[in-house]
Amino acid sequence: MLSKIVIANRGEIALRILRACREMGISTVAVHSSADRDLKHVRLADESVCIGPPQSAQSYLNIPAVISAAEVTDAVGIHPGYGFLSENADFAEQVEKSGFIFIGPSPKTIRLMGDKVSAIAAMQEAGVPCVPGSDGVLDDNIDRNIQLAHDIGYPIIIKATGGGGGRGMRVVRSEAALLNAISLTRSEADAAFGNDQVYLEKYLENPRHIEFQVLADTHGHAIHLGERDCSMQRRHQKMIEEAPAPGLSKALRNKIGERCAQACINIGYRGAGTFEFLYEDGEFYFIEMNTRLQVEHPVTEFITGIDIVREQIRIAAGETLAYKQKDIHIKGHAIECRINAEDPDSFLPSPGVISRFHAPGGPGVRVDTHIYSGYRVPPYYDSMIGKLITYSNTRQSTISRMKMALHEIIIDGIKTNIPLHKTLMTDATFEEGGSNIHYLEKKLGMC
Ligand code: MV4
Repeated sequence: MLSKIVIANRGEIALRILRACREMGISTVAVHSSADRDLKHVRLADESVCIGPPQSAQSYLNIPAVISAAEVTDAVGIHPGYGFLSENADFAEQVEKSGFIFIGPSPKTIRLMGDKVSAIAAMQEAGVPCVPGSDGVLDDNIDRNIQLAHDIGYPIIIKATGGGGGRGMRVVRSEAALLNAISLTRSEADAAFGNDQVYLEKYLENPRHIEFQVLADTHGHAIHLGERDCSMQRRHQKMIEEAPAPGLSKALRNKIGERCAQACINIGYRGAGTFEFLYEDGEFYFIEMNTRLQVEHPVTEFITGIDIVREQIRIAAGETLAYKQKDIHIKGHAIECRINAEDPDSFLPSPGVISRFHAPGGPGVRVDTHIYSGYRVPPYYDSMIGKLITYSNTRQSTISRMKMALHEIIIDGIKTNIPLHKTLMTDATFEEGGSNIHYLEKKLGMC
């Protein structure tokens, strides 16, 4: 097993990784910015290294600083968490070239999946269903592009090959708007990603966002851990996630999950990964793959009983997957509410000192957070300060537990989105289950 791991992240996920390491008998190195000396995992880590000033660009995104920290502490592996350097192929490459283990897929795989057109091509090859589209990047042939969009049928969506996660896309509803939209998306993509390549897809009007969790080892094994429904989002920020997806049949889950696992084997995938799909009228359409641990991984851990972070570390150490597909049984229902330090009405960040914190508890309640009474939420980073996850045998009783946990939790001194979660837990459409990606924004627009 790896003897020492650098945790190249902050906040709740750094603490989550630290706990997995401690359980496995692995020493930990926390790397942190000068604004993050008081983070809970920094206090708990075996060693800590300050890698720069508060701004992420000079600390958590500073590749030489992170690698130097691994060197001076004699670490073996680096866990990137989510966000920051987690999907940066150049970072993964430099980590490996410096002689450390990157806890994630190979730089080549990260690069392949980061290029959305090559990711889609790889998935089509593996039999993963994709959105009807251009099957490649668009060229500058005006007549061909008009014909292509016409054949796909309006509305269509133009996406940047280097984009993803909602960045660099534009919906086009008529031929009259097509060419201008292609040029605009191209120049925006060039400015944002240094890559002006774009592609076309049929635009799905009211899909759900359902994603499959996979694990793959370096010995040719891959399994899926079922899906999560992440449709409850605002401006591409997920707010509530749940597993399994309400109303999805076991047969369809297994069919899509097995295709994802097969795709992992085809591309030589390693570690934990997520296949993002749009789901509409009973059909799945692959849109992109995330090559990192995700924020919402705990809902999958609850319904499968598998420790995903532990598996990531085992895989990175070269061990064989501890589970075969037949060992994976989806049981019960889990829901996660992301707790943000923000104004629940304006959504503006609300950093500051947490004067009082009391965590909820009881059966089927998990709290993943780094906050404590007296902790100061710095203004420099993402506003998510924790996650409240509940589990029970049915969706309804999982919602009951979430209502109870939201009632019990106390976070004083800063504003949080807890009031909004309380509202959503009693929302008739949420209680019914299966709402689409536009539901939350529509609801918020009304109240
Ligand atoms: C789409 C789509 C509809 N049709 N692609 C947004 C984030 C990026 N991962 C892909 N996104 C979308 N792609 C086609 N062909 C609608 C979205 C989309 C969306 C997807 C998932 C979750 C939230 C979303 C919010 C708006 C649009």
